[in-house]
Amino acid sequence: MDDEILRLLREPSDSFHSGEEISRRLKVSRTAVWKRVENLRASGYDIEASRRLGYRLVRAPDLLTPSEIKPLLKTKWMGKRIHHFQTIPSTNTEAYQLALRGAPEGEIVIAESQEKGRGRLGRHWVSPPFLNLYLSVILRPEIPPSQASLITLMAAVAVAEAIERFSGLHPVIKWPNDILVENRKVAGLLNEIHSETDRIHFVILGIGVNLNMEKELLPKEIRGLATSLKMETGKSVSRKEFVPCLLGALEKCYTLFLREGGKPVLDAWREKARLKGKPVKVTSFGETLLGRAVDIDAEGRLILETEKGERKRIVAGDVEYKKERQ
Ligand code: BTX
Repeated sequence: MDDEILRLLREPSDSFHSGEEISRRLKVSRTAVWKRVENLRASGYDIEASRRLGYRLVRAPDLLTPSEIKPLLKTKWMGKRIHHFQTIPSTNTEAYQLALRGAPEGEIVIAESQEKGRGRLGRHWVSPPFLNLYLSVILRPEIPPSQASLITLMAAVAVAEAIERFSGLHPVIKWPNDILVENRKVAGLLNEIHSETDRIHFVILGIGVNLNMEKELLPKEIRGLATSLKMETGKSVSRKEFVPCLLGALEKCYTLFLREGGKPVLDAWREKARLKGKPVKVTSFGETLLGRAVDIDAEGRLILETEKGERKRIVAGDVEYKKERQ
């Protein structure tokens, strides 16, 4: 009913709605309306109450609930169903379970905080409450599993585009899926796939973006490695406005990928990664390689020229950019 009261208070926004009108339209008692208004206030909604005029929504909090996001959403199909949690172990785990139970493409899971936010290779993703975005999208692309990494590259492009459009910053993608601003990680992607040999059942696109994270909240060991939109621009950002911007970019990039294949994704990724010729250290399956990044191939693998002049294709791993030797 929170959703219904909020929808009603927003039509048109700024005007009063009498308790009687609300109780009639929602088919509940006036006491029930009053209780719900009190609950909404407790969640941060500023609702003015006047004996004569009724209730008026003065200001809504920056929450990532469906009632806050849906009025701002301009996508055709992505994010039309939002599963929202105050806190959850991991949005990816929840989305995976939903997808196993048959949830359709485009459903999303959002949490205000994660207790066990996950990075790649079992690493931890720092996920404090009410500051950032922790989002997982269910996708069901009809592509062979060999192309799954292109979905990761596509998502990295979409996240970088959304950050750029929203903040004016110019993020750079680091292979395979870190989004950096001034060389510090502002967003990360964790894509998990459920497939058989020839067919993908679903992909869970997990996206963490540091929006209003403060430096002091970052654990010491990643303080020099991580950043947020607020840390870079000096201004707080509206989380609920960022979500529609990101989902819009994702829907556009994913649709283009399904329609035109990998080329536009790879071209956009290359432009945002500026990878060619960079001296790198690559750690992959316990092996460390030094060399120069040459490019990515049609399947999103990193092509590396080692110091001995050998060409290697890296399927998975971590890249560190090295300083040019003088
Ligand atoms: P990754 O393995 O590339 O990066 C994880 C590493 O990044 C950590 O080991 C740490 O050094 C650093 N790190 C941890 N937290 C943060 C942070 N908040 N900001 C910047 N750096 C950090 C990247 O994995 C994939 C992250 C995906 C997170 C999303 S959130 C929604 C979804 N649910 C979930 O559990 N994970 C994904």
